[in-house]
Amino acid sequence: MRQFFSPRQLAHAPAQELHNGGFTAYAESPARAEQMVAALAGLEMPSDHGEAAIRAVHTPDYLDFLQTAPAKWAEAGRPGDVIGYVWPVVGRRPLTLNRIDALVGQHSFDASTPLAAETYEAAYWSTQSALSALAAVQGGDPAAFALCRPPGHHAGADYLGGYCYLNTAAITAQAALDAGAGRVAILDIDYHHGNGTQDIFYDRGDIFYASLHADPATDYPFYWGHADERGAGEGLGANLNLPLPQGTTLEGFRAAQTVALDAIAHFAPDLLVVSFGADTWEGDPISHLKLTTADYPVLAADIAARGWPTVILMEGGYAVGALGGNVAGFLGGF
Ligand code: Q9C
Ligand code: ZN
Repeated sequence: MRQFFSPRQLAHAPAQELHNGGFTAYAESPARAEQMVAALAGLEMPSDHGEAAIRAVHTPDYLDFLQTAPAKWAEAGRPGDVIGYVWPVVGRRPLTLNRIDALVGQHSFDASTPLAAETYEAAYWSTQSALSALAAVQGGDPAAFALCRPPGHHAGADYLGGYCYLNTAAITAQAALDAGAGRVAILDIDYHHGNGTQDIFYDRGDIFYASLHADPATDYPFYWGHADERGAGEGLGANLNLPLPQGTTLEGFRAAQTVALDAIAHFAPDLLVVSFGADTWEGDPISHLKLTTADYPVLAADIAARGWPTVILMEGGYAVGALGGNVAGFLGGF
């Protein structure tokens, strides 16, 4: 299967994040991508598909924020990368504010996702890798992979978070619809719920979002991913959350994935986008599921057996030494 990655995705390298009450080394490091690159043969450079597909998902204010906030931060005399410390409670009225700290609060939901001067460029090329994988599938390939980094599924239309800035899965799904697909399904098998993807399509009936993830009662991102979130309006029934208890092994994960795949089959998509995270692995440093390296080909083969044209996008996975093997295993099984 064709696989896409640009070295320009490496420039984003925040030093630290706020984690459980203290600053720690940034988990979503360039070393993750370098380790995957070393394990995958035949990676191709993405083509530049431009900004239109990004603008179809994210708001102009937010894209302006991503590109201008680092300079505003430096002008305010702040050290390091842009990071928030004050957030509006959900539902506050719209306000036009200029102070950098107010803007960060309006466009983020956590303090673990620093924004650096190099971030937009890296996130832009992450989306171009995704769009290049989509183009390969539109050209007739049964499946393609994009080594997206930074990842995307926590980013909403106008907010960053969870190491994500531009929502690669949402951008890919929307681009497919805009190119003529009638119905697109997204299967999210990262450890964490993809709150951004869910938010972006929550009231849409033409995109089905199904996610397996650690129960938000115990795990980040807490405020999304519960089983009773089923979509709204025309999207009612097109959002499926399958929260899993910490410690879940292949048996429970595979059964839940079959529930998701059956629901997607009922929806009858023209295209499947997979948000694939390897942070479900038993040794992941920030996660608590118990998949083994040998489990990834099994899960991938179950997805491939459905026969939908499929774009696979990389999301999380933080056990740097094992990442390449787990991703290669998943792609091999597919
Ligand atoms: N104390 C992705 O896998 N930090 N993002 C959690 C827990 C954020 C993960 C902190 C985890 C985000 C794409
Ligand atoms: Zn994750």
